[in-house]
Amino acid sequence: MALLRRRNRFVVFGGLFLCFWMVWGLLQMFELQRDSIQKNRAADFGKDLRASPHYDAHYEKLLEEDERRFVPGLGDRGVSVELQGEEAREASRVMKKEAFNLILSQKIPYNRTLNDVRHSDCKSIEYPEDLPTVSVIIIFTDERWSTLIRTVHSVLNMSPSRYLKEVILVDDFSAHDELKGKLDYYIETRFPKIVKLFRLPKRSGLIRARLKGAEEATSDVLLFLDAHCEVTTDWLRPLLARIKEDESNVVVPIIDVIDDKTFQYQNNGGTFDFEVGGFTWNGHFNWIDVPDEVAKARKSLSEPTKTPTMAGGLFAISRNYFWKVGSYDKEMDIWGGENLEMSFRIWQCGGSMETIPCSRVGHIFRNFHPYKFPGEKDTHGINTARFVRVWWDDYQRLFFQTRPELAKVDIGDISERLALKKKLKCKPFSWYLKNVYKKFIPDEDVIGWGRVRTQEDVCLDNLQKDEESTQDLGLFPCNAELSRSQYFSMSKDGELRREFTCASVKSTSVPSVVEMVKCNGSPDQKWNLSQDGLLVHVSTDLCLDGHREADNLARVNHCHPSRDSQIWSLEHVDNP
Ligand code: LR7
Ligand code: MN
Repeated sequence: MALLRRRNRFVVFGGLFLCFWMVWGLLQMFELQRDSIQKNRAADFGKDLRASPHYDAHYEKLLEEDERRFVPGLGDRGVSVELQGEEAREASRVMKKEAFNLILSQKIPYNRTLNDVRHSDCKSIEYPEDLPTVSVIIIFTDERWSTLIRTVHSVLNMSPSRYLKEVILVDDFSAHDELKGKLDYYIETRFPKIVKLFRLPKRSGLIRARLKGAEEATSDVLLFLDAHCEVTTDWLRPLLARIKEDESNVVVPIIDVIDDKTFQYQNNGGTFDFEVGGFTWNGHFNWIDVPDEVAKARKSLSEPTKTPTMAGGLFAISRNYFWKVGSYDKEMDIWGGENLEMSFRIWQCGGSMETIPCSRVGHIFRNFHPYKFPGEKDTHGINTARFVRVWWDDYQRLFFQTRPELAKVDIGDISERLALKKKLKCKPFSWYLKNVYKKFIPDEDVIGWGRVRTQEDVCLDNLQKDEESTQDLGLFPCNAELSRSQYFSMSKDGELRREFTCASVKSTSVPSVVEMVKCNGSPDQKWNLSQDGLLVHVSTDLCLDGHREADNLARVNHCHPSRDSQIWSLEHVDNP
């Protein structure tokens, strides 16, 4: 009994000792890491600012007012915060103007913590000590103080000082008062040396703002961020390591959503699967699944994964390579298109673009732009037309077919960009479509394309529905010209489809609506166009019927070759 007790005591003490020792060890490690990271914090932090030659009571008072709003610990670990009562009502009013929850943002401390959201495999990857240095470039126009400053704090807090040489802020001619003297003062007193602020003398747009940042940068790598981001554990090294391996790797972190209303850091619902960047034929960026063959070849979801395009706001690129490969098209104005331009250029001119899943950065996605567009021009459309004309060769037809208005607009001179393409001996777009992104080409290698018309002059029509989710296939009187909503293709695999979605029949009851679902090659997405014009759904043997009812939906029905509503013709038929 006594022996047992003594042994117990020994085990308890021994265990306790072991525990203490391990905890101490961990703390030491943590401290070390903290130490190397926190050196970035301004030397003046914690010191009496009044002794500083920069001290200014007016600005200190404003800064104190900001800090008085903070609720310590609020939003820590990226949890969702719901405001209550009158404050919640005010917040939703303000949100209509700011496009995010400014009231909540002002209550969340600049240094809030976030969870380590990486795939566990990331934690055992070893990176070289000797990584390139980096200039983080944050551009802004009329962004809000709290989100901008939180972005800066986050970068400084989470980046090892041996790699982070400078944070470059470029103000694209903001009008907000809080971004004027107060911002200069804050930087001067809190982050002297490491944070540098440049101001553009007139509104120049995000493309030229980034160019300014790149010109001022002095490090090996340029890393661009939007002004409403927060970075997470060890975000920097995976990006730098990949550029060190090959300077023509342009790398993008996983971009997580920081909820615009609750500031929750949404780590993709806890799944580690991620999407990469694609594009639509009408010139927009979109998210697409990693192609099957790429996904299958991956050993872990932590591996760098090639991406056909990037969203544009968050990426790292060797400074040398940035200039070598043509920086940006400086004629692009304000917002939009530069991300796809750079993506095609990088790939076609010999570089590559990857998503680096071990690097994760949060971004506040806003539903509208809280800043002005001078002249209210469609800068996205014009910028897109510029790069389409430069990089898409013959495929620009697919863009202009559905954006005819942009074929007539003055998009400025593109000769410099064409000369660049020649100088760098860039590959044609057909190469990109074969080797980088095997995207469906609606009018190439298909049975037919264009308007799909019945004998009653009714056409298949997507009724301008959002195609991100499953929708019923529609019908409408055929338009005089081919428009985007009536553009369908019949692929050689028997798909009756649009760019991403395929006609499919789920139910065998008759008549049954036809759904447009993401193309997946399954048997319920196969159709056969018979000699006499019947569109037969192969797995059910039912026929597509264009008889228009009040709901404007297409249906399948028993086949009646004598019904005009079941006899279809394709506008363009490719001869085999
Ligand atoms: O005239 C301007 N001058 C600027 O300095 C217009 C904008 N800006 C600044 C702005 O303050 C912000 O910091 O540029 C940055 C980007 O503007 P946002 O945040 O309004 O753009 P966005 O997040 O809606 O749009 C995405 O696409 C843009 C296309 O031009 C840019 O490439 C953005 O950087 C890009 N953002 C991202 O990729 C984040 C992930 C979003 C997705 C998908
Ligand atoms: Mn943004």
